[in-house]
Amino acid sequence: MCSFEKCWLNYACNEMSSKYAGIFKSIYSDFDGTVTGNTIAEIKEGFGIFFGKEPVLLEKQANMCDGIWLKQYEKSDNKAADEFEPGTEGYSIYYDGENQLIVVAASGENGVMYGVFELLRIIQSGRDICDINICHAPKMPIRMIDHWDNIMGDIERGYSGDSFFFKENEILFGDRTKAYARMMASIGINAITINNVNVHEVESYLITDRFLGMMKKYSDLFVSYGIKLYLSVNFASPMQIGGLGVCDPLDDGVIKWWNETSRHVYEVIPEFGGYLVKADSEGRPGPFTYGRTHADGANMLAKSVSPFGGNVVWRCFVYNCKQDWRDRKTDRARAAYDNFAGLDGQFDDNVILQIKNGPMDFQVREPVSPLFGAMKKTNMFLEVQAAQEYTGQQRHICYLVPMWKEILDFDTHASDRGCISEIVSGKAYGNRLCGMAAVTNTGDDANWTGHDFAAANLFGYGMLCFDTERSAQDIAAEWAACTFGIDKEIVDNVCRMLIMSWPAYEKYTSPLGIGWMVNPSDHYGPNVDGYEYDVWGTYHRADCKGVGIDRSAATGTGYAAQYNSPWRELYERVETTPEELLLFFHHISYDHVLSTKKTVIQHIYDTHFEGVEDVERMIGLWKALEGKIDAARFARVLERLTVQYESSKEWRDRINTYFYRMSGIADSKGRTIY
Ligand code: GCV
Repeated sequence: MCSFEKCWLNYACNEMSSKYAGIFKSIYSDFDGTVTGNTIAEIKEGFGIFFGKEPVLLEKQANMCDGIWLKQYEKSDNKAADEFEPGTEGYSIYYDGENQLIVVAASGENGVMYGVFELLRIIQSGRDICDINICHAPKMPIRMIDHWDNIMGDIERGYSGDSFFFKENEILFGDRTKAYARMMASIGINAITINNVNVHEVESYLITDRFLGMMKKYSDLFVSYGIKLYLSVNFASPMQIGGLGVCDPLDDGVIKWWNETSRHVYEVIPEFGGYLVKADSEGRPGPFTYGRTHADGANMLAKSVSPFGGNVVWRCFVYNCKQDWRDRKTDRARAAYDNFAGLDGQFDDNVILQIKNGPMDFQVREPVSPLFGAMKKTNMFLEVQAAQEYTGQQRHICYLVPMWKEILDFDTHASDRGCISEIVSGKAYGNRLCGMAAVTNTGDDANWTGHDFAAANLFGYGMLCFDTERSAQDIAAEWAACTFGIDKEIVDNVCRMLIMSWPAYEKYTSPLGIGWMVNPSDHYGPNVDGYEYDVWGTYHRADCKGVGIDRSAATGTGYAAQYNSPWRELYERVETTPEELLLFFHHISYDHVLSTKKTVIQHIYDTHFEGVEDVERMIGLWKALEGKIDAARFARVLERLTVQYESSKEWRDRINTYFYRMSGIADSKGRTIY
C-alpha cells in the first residue's frame, strides 16, 4: 500500500462513468514535451478509472472522434466567453457531441495540463461532460507555495508530520515527491519554495554544489508539472558560506560573490525560479545592519539573477521584536508600511515584495495590510498561511478560503482598480510579476495535511489563485465531491462544516479583532496574557475598564492613518470602524454597546458560548455521514473534531473567565463562568 493518499485526486467512478463508458478511446496531442507527457498520463489514469478503459495515444489527428484532443488554441476554440485570451496558461474546454470529442485547447503545455485537470475535476464531481463549455485563464500570474521545511526534516509551524523533502541534512526524492508535484499542478501552482524562510546553517548550502545536483532533480520534476523551483536564501550567505567578513549589499566583494553564486546556480539549473528572502526579521540578517535599505538588499540579489530570468521574492515581515510593553507608540502593525511604503518605485523589475495579508501575523481576524494600498510601482505578492498556525493547527477545522476571499475583495482605494485581487494579479498597474504565496500545510502524514479537512485550504488556495471570483462555497463543494464522493448528503454536510468553521473559530477564540491570546511559542491553545508583557509587540491592553489597542491617529499609534481614504477616516473613529475589527483599532470599555445592542463584554461571553455550540453542530453533521465515508477517514476526522470540541471549551472558559474577573461584570444569561 502507498504511504500517502491521493486527496482530491482520488478518482472514482460515478454516474457519468456508465453514461460515457467506452466512448473516449483515444487521445491526440498537438503538443509534446514533459508537461504534455504528464498530462497524457493523467488522462489515461483518470479516464481509465472513470470510463473503464485507458484511451490510447494517436499519432495522427485524422478526423478524430471518440476521444480527447489536446489542441493548439485558435480563436474558434473560444465558445464560451466574449473576450478571452488564454495567455500561456489559460485554456478552453468544450465537447463536440457529434464526434464525441472533448477538446482542450491552449496556447501552451501548461494551459493544456490545467485544462485537463479541470476536466477531470468536472467528471469526478459528477457534472456532465456534454455541458462543458469553458474558457479559463489564471487570474494570478504567479501562484506560489512556500514550505517552511528545515533540512533536518522538521517543519516550522508544521502540523502534519515531517518534511518529505529533507531528512537529517539530506535531500529526499521519490514517489512522494512526484505525487506532490502532480498534486500541486492539479490546483494550478506554478512556483514552489521548498525550504523555510528561516535559513539556518546547512540550508545556506542549498545553492552550492553540495546540494545543487539534487535541486536540479527537483527542478526537472517540477518543470515537468509547469512549476518553477525557488529556494529561500540566507542574506548572510557571503559570510556564512563564502568566508567574507560582511554581507553589505553595496560591498563590491559581496556583489561579486552573489553574482558568481547565482551564475553557477543557473548553470546547473537553467529553469530555476529565484530566491525568497526573509531579511531583518525575527533575528535574520539583513541590510539594516549596514544602514542600507531593503531596496538595496533586494536589488543586489535581483541583479545577480536577472541575466538568467530569475526573480527575487522579498518578504515585508520586518518589525521590531524587542519591544517594551510600556511603550505605547511603537506598534508592530505599522511596521511593514513604515519599512517599505517609502521605497515604492525603487525596486528592480524582477523583485516581488511578499506582504502578509494582515499587518500582524496570520491571526484569525486582522485588517488587510495597508501596504498594498501604498505601492503602485512595485511588484507584490499577497502572502497567506494555509498552515493553521493561529487557526487551530490542523487539529481544528478552519476553512480559510472565505477569509482569503474577503482579503482579495478589499478595496484599498489606491486607484480605480484598487481591490487586492486587482493589485496582486497585476491588473491594477500592469505588472507582470505578481500573485499570491501560501505557507503550506503539508507534511509526510499519509493524508498530507494531518486533518483531512485541512486539505480543503490547500485545494482552495490553488482554486482561488486561479479564479478569485469563485465562491468559497463552490470551491468547498468541489473539494468535498473530489475527496469524499458526490453523494449529496456528504457534499452538503462537509460544505456546511467548512463554511461555518472560520466564524466558529473566531467566535470561541478571538473577539472583535483581538488576536494573540495564545500560548507563546507554540501558538496553540488559549493564554490571554501569554504575550501581553512580552517583547513581540502583540498586546490586547485589557484592563478593568476595557480592552483593545488605540491605533487611531488622534490618540493612538497612528496606524489607522496608513490607509487611503475613506478607510483612514473610518478606522479612526469608534463609530465607523467595522465591528469585527473594533478592538484592533480602539480601546473600548466593556459596557460599550454594539450594533447588536449587546455590550462588548456580553458579546465576548455570547460568542464564546456560540463558538462551542457551532463545534457541536459540526460534530453532528459529521456523525450523520457514518457509513458513507470510509471507516478510517471517518474515525480520523471524528477524533480531531473531538479534540477541537475540548479545545473550544477551554478557549471559551479561559477567555470568559479572564474578562469576567477583569471587568467584574456578570454574564446577563447567568451561564457558568469561573
Ligand atoms: C518562519 C511567525 C511564525 C514564525 C515564522 C514567521 C515568518 O512569526 O511564528 O514561525 O517564521 O512568522 O513568517 O517568517
